[in-house]
Amino acid sequence: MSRLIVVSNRVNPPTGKGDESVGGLAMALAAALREYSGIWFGWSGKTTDKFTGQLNMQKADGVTVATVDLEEGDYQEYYNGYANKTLWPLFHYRVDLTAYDRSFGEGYDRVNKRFAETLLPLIEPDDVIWVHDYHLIPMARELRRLGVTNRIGFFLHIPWPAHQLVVTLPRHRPLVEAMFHYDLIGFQTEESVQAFEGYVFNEVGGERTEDGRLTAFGQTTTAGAFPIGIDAEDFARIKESPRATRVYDRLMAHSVFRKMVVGVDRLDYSKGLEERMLGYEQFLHDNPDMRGDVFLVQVTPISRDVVDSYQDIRARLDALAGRINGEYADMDWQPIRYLNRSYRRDQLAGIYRAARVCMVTPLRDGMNLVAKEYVAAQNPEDPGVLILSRFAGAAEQMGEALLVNPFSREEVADAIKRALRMPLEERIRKWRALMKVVRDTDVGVWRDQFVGDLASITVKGDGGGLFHQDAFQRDGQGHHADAA
Ligand code: ADQ
Repeated sequence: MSRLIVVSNRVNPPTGKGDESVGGLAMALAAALREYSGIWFGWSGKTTDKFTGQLNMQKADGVTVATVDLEEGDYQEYYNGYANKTLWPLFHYRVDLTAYDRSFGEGYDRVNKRFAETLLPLIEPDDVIWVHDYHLIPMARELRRLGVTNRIGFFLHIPWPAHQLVVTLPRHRPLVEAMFHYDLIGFQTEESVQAFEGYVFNEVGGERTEDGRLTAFGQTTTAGAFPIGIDAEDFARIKESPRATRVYDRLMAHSVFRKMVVGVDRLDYSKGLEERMLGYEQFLHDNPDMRGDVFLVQVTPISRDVVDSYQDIRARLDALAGRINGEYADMDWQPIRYLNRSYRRDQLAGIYRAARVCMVTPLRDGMNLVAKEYVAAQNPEDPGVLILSRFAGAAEQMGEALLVNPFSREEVADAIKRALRMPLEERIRKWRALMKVVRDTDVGVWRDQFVGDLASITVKGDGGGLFHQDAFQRDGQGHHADAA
């Protein structure tokens, strides 16, 4: 029997009560682990003076979690440094914000090594290991160095950038080489798969094997697109909850003659918040007759503000919202309500449902789960309209949204106007197509496809036999997505 070991930087399982505001990644991983019995391993979020490698094991909502504390220097170089100041901006195409300090890269490798050494005693021979996101790219290499021969898969939640951007990293080659220690590499989109292959073929002379795998650095791996989704069933449940209804009723009472446009994002430069506000300002400027009929609610809790670029963007957004309100507000109308707080998931469902239009306009995004949550929260008889950036991974699947170039104010302004004027029939037609995507590619499908593909890859030492997903140890409560 096999267990699934999930490894991610932070380990924060939801309580299961629907009241948390944890991000999409945590929700998805908790869902994966409830299905397959196993362990969720990662950083505790705490720092100590000296790294001890002491494991802390707990059981939370049916999930076994194992965490380890990091040293303050690790936190600065690995988390604040290489992960958040190097890889995050670069992979979101912000070379201008990318820090290339050598010490960050050293801290990154050190922490990945420490994670591997700490996890090692927990690994059993049949376990399948699934590593998540840009913080942990070298994790498989470190595990292999320690002699681990288990199947190891990797999923990148953010975009894989174009070849020309990757090569701005001083140590791009060892980073990509490290990826070849995985048996399966999952990306959000076909575009990312192609960008990765572009690097492998053009930068290091890698090749595609006859059976579609990739070889380079004397190793072979498999790469594919596995678009992540939301827990559509759970979302359908919480959108009917009393709390969601209460928030919806409150907002509707305040918008009797007005339509609400909503944006829900973490405060991050990749989310295109300034460009969105400028596009909305352009709409107000171009359409004086529609001004008093609409208001924008932008929900943006503060995050990662220890990094300078987050403080800058925060100040710029405050100023921008203030300027637009100052210029256009009237006695009984304020064009932008900018809310710097986080909401429970059930409250968010009510907010989404009350909004006639949702603006998801990142400059780059791996997927963007807000787009999917908004669609899932709509009233099927009177659904709202999704405006979606063509640079969000979600655009590859959600072509029925109003796709925009978020850099173009005019295009964003035109899309807002079109969305507000869209006839009911067209809204329903578009919503049905989008809802089908949200349902057909939900988080259960994502998880089962990735784990199924990883489990069925034939690896060295396997005796050539196939290893089936059904060999996974179940916890008795789980269910297959196709049986749900
Ligand atoms: P994120 O960049 O965090 O995730 P996203 O996919 O939009 O982006 O997920 C954000 C989650 O946080 C959503 O579930 C949303 O509801 C929640 N959230 C946002 N604002 C909130 C608020 N004000 N209050 C409460 N909750 C809020 C990374 C990648 C994405 C990828 C996901 C999953 O950057 O591209 O889609 O991982 O792979």
